[in-house]
Amino acid sequence: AEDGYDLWLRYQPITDTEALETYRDAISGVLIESESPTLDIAREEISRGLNGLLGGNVPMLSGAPEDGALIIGTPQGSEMIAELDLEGLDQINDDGFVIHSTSVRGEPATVIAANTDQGVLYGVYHFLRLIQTQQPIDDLALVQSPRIERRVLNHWDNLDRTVERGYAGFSLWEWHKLPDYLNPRYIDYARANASLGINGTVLTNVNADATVLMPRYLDKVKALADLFRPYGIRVYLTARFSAPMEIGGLETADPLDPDVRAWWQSKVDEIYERIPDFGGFLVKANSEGQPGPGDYDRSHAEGANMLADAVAPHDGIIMWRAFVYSPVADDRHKQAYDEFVPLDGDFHDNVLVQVKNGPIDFQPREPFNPLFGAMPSTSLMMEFQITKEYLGQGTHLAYLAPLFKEALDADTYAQGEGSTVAKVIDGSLSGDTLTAIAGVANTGTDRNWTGSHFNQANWYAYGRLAWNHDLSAEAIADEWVRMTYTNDPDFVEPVKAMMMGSREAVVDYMTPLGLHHLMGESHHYGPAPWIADREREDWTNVYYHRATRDGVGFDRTSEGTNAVGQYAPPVQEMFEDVDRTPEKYLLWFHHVPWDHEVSSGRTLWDELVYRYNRGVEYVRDMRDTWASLEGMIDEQRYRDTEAYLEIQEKEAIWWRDASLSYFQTFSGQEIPEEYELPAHT
Ligand code: GCW
Repeated sequence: AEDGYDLWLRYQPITDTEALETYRDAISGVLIESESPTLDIAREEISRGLNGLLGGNVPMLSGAPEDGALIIGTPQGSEMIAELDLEGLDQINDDGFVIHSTSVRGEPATVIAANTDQGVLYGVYHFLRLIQTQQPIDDLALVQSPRIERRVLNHWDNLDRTVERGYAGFSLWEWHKLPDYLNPRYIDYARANASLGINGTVLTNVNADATVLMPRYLDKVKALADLFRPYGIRVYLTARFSAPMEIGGLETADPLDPDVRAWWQSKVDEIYERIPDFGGFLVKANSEGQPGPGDYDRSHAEGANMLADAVAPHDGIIMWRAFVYSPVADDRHKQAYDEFVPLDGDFHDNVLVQVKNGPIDFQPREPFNPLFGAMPSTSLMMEFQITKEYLGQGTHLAYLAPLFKEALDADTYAQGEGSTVAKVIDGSLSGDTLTAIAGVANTGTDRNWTGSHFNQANWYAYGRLAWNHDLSAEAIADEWVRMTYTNDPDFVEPVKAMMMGSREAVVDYMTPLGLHHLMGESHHYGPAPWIADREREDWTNVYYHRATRDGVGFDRTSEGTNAVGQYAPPVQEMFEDVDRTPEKYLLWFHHVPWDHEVSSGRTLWDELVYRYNRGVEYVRDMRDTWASLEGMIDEQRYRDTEAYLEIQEKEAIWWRDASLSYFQTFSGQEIPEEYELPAHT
């Protein structure tokens, strides 16, 4: 049965007979001249892929090329490829590849080549993707390199196999059976990531204690690292700042203390003895109760640099998170910037500061984090959340590529117009060479990996954008639908359309017009704009919406907390001005009267009602669309999504009704007649 386990690597036989014939004619066999662990994977994958897609009988060739051979390798490993002097090979980086339709020793051939075996593997996955999505392959001249060097998943996985903010079962890592038993699923995890170009994985939660750094756990980590290595995936771990005390018996974790430094140095050496290509550490420090350098009056830079010095001799890196906030700040939006910008230039070269896309916390919509562009002498990396903590979690259909793109394409104006966030993180704005991007993984032990079939698209989209942030959300959806379901345009087009608007629908029925952080306490699932009276004001929800009889929204202009002052002047001026602030951020930056007129001509209140309803309507439309596709795909995956969409509609209504009823107690206004009334009125 189709249960989603194969993700986008299904390799089902092509059903369009004409297309099938064309591909069969074009590929007579596969020629890979040399061997290595990574090339062996390439060989296995191409044969599995082609035999699946083309219905078998794609021979592995050896010796001379024949008409229609697919020749795969590096100039170093293949004489045939070396002879060709292929265009583009000198332009690509270590992970890049070229694919050319050409002729080899007089025979028409397709060549997938790279400068490293890893690049070859990426090229193989790309070539398979072309066939999976039924693109022509007869006239190829492709030259590709990833734009960002480290393309990482962050697993918020605990050693007891629970997953923080995980909605897809338990952690994939079977710590109690490692290192002796290696679940075959680890390989499928590696294949899925390699197929997208993801080349790093942080195995443990940023909130984890120091246990994973103990020798018996490092043996387990080594087993995973050994498995992932030929797929080009490096392993990283989270480092709890207090580890020297927790497991090292020291009395302090002060980063300037010589014993502390020595402890980390020997811990790091211990890791690299087992895992010579260990990537480095991800650290959450002085955030939400985690220990950190601040406990000793040391700065984030002093903390990060201490660890950076320990991993530097091994070429390791430190990813130091900028997600910090405390109850004393007048505006949580401002805090990371306030703490980190003064440290610009203080971080050692092998440190990246890992910044969430927005200034609060993975909301359905946030303006871009003002740190981007504001630390020109520091390597900044992006942290996206693939798991949908605040966007309906396991069940709601929300395709996140539009959210990722919105953040990447945002213009910081840091160095004039066109200084996009993407250019900050890919290094092109400042000439940075250490570049990285992280996505908080949505994987788990569910058969379909991600809790819902459509959540797979978010893993896919993250990987594709990490490779090339210029891809459009729509192009990625197109690939994903074709690879995951079918190439039938009668399915592809409506499903793509449905996906493209799905995140906006969540914004509409949860937090339209710049509202944010109105989700239920701790679990962050359903609506709870009324949460007040918690031990910390920044843990309440009234803090974020500030609804009163006069209006709603958080005044972050110069009259308010002046968070707008953290953006470069053109952006600042735009957010400062209520009429120029894009409506999608209106209540993020402004406290606005209920009768304020918005661009539609409606009052703010009527617009809120309109948008909450529009969100619900969108989900209904998705249900109709999906129902119209019954029979076009396998039964199980059809039914799963059908049921989830039903849940989503119910919960969109819940969100709308709860939110409007609550805000109505401030606005005192009626729900306009054309809309449904909340159920209880
Ligand atoms: O998104 C919030 C989550 C916490 C998380 C924290 C963080 C891992 O609610 O579960 O902790 O942010 O990013 O550190």
